This record gives sequence, C-alpha cells and structure tokens, in this order.
Amino acid sequence: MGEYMYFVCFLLVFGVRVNAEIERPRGVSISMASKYEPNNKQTFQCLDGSAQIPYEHLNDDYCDCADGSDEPGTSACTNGRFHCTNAGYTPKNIQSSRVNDGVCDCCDGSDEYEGKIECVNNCKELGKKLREEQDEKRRLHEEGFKKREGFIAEASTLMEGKKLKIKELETEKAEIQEKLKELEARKTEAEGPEKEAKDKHEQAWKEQKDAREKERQAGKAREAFDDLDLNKDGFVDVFEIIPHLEFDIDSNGIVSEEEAKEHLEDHEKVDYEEFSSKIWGNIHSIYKKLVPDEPQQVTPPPVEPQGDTGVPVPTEEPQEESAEEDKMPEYDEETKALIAAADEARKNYEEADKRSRDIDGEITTLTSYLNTDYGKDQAYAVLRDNCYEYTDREYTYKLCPFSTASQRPKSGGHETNLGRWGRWENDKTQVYDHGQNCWNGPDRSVKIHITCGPDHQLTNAYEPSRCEYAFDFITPCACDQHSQPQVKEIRDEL
Ligand code: MAN
Repeated sequence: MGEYMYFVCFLLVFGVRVNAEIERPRGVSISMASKYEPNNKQTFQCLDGSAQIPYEHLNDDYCDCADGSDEPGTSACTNGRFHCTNAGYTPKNIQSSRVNDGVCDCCDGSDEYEGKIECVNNCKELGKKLREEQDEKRRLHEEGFKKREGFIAEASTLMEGKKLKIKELETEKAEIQEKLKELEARKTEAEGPEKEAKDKHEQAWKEQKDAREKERQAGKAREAFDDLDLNKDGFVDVFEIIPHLEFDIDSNGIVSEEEAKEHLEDHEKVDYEEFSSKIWGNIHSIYKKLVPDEPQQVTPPPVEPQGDTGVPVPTEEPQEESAEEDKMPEYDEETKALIAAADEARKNYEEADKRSRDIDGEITTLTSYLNTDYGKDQAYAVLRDNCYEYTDREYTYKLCPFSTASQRPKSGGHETNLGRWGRWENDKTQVYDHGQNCWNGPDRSVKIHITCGPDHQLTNAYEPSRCEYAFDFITPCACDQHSQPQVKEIRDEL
C-alpha cells in the first residue's frame, strides 16, 4: 500500500511536469506526442501508415488520413479522436466531431477553443470530488481489510475448535465402544434368566389354557351330543345328522344319508365315547345347534338354506369365551424383578449405542464443515451458520452461505429452494445449485457475486434468466489486497 502511494505521488509530481513541457499539436495526448514529432519538421506519417502528408496539413481542418489521425484538434475527420488533458481531473478522449460543436465536453473546456461557447474549467472541483470518493473507497476498503484480518483469526479459532471437538468425540467414541461391549455382555447376562422365567410362566399359562380349552371342548361335545341325540337313545345316528344342513357336503340344500354317514366316520350311529373321541374333533367347527323355527319372528330370516317347514334350523353358537379368561396372568414377583433388571440392562446398552451413533453423526457434520473451501485464508468460514436477506418488490431472498439459497413471496406462501452450496466458480463467485425444479425448465440455481464491503450484506437479487438467479453480496471477507479500489490517475498540472 505504502509503495503504491509513493508511486502515484511520483507520477503526479514528476511525470506530469516533465511531460507538460512536451510540445504537441492540439488534441494529442502526452503519451501520443512522440508519434506527432515531424520528420525534419517536414512530413507526418498517418498513424495507420495509410499516407504521408506535409507537416503543416496537421489540424488544417481537412481530413487526409483514413484513421483521422491528422486532425486530432478539429472536427474534420468523422473518426478522429480529440484528447482533453483535463488538468486537475482525469484525461479523456472524445470524438473529434465534438470539437467546437458548441457543447463543453472536456472539463478544461479545451474542445471549444473557437469561442462558440464559454466553457468553465471545473476540472479542479471534479478532481477534488473524485479524490474524496476514492479516499472514501480506500477508507472502506481499509476498514474491510482490517475486519477481514479479524475474520481470518476468528475462522482459524473456529476451525481449531472444530478439529479439537472431533478429537474429543473420537476419544469418547472409543470409550463408548469399550463400554458397549461390557453393556452388551450385561444385557445378554440379564436376558438369559429373564427369558427362562418368562418362558416358564408362559408355558404354564399355555398348559392351563390348553387344559381349559380341552375341558371346554369336552363340555361342548357333551352338549352337541345331547343336542344331536334327538331320541335320547344314547347314540347319534345318521337320521339325527340329516336335519343339520351345515353337514351338506355338496351344497345341494339337503344332507343325504351318505353325507351324514361320512360325518359319522362311516358308522350308522355312534355312542358318546366314539363321538367325543373321534367325531367331535372333525365337526366342531361346522356344527350348529338346532333351534325351533319361528315363522312369526320379526327379525330377518336366517340366510342359511332352510329345511322343510317345521324342521329346526341351525343357529350361530354364542361366543362364550371371556376376554378376561384369555389374558395371561401377571408374572410373579421374581420374574418381574428379572424383567426389570433386563430392561435396565437393555436401556443402558441402547443409550450408549445411541450416543455412539450420535457421535458418528456429529463427526460427519464437523468433517464436512472442515472440508469446505472457505476461500483464501479461510476468511469466509465466519459466514457459515448465518443467513442474509434481501427483499425486492415481490420476494425476500435469503442466502445462508455454504448452505442454501432461497426465495419466499412477500405476500406469504412457501419458501422455494433456489439451490444448495455447490462450489466457488472463481475467488469472488459462488454457485448454489440443484434447487427446486423449474416447471418446463432447469433446476433452480444461483450465482453469488461477491465484492468487498464494510459489512456482510446481501445487496441485490435478480433473475437474469428464468430460474437462474444472481445475488450481489458484499463482505469484508472479500477485501483482500487484490481488490483495492481502482485508482484513476488525476493530473495535477499541464
Ligand atoms: C416462481 C419463482 C420465479 C420463477 C418462476 C418460474 O414464481 O421461483 O422466480 O421465475 O417460479 O416458474
């Protein structure tokens, strides 16, 4: 910076004074003066080499050269250029057609030498303003640059913190892995007796249930036998089976003798002993108790096919089993204690296992954080985990650096994802892509144009082409040495 200033001062103090003494035709810049030195003060070579003309034909208000170079100080050539020195401000080249056209184009008024108009020389004031603007820009840049240095330090601390955190997590993870082995062993140890006790209890319950069921079925067999044995001779015979349409094997609406016999295992009749041991097991799921037909009843008639009038029709068996009876009794106190111990061991294991998985997640997040490119000196890392907004007439745009870019309508409604962090296109342009797909178009994406500024701020957002967005973002992070404000040369003297 210091060297640069000395260089500018050197140019201003010495360069101009030396060059000011160089004689040159009107409208020629100091840098071009040597090209207008006459050969023996006799001839002038057009700058494009197209012709050689007598020296006195320079600025004679007649265009001789194809490139207009012989008339820098008049408006004779349509393509000529007139150079305003603009001492005190910045030099400028104008079209030579503007020379003596009655309009002041140069701040020093040198383009209007014929006096058609009186031009006020305001170069000094313009120079002063420009200097002030440049000083302000430099000041802001300097301020940003200082802030950036702070950010670099901050980013470095941040990164070191993350690296340290990873190390801590890795240590914790190793400890947990060891602990997990022990907790798993304890869990297995507790689950063995627990299973044994539970199995025992459940087995006893099953046996109890089975015995009850057996008893119930026996009762049902007795009941069914008594019901089927219409003539009460102590046998169920083929003719007592026939009225039961549920035994109609071929679904023709009647139970034939053969069908009835088939249900009785080819016997004509069976006594209770035979019925309960061999027959009931096969028929209990289809058997239906007969109830007398009641034609006057108002309830809808049964959907089952009906026998002859007066013959009793089968009816659904009422559901007898109570839910309470079906419920397994509570475990005894000893088993309960074993379950509680196993629950505790399982809980301890699962908690440790969850922590181990959480650590993996945290390490992945931290590693991805550290593997991100935060630009030169990592300065941009300070922007991560922050978001910046800009609102135009229709939308509020949001940029969360190194994460996402989005858009939401000002009038309300859902947020549209414009892209996720992608890459640096160059050291001042970021790309966020793979955003929400645009109907009949590309996936949305954003380019962030970053420039040096005193604070982090999203200053503009626009959509140069449908669903391809551009944001302007200023930040001190971009105030590196290479982005010093362009300094225009200001000439102090002629
Ligand atoms: C939404 C917004 C606009 C975009 C259109 C495309 O309205 O995301 O920015 O141009 O969709 O259909």
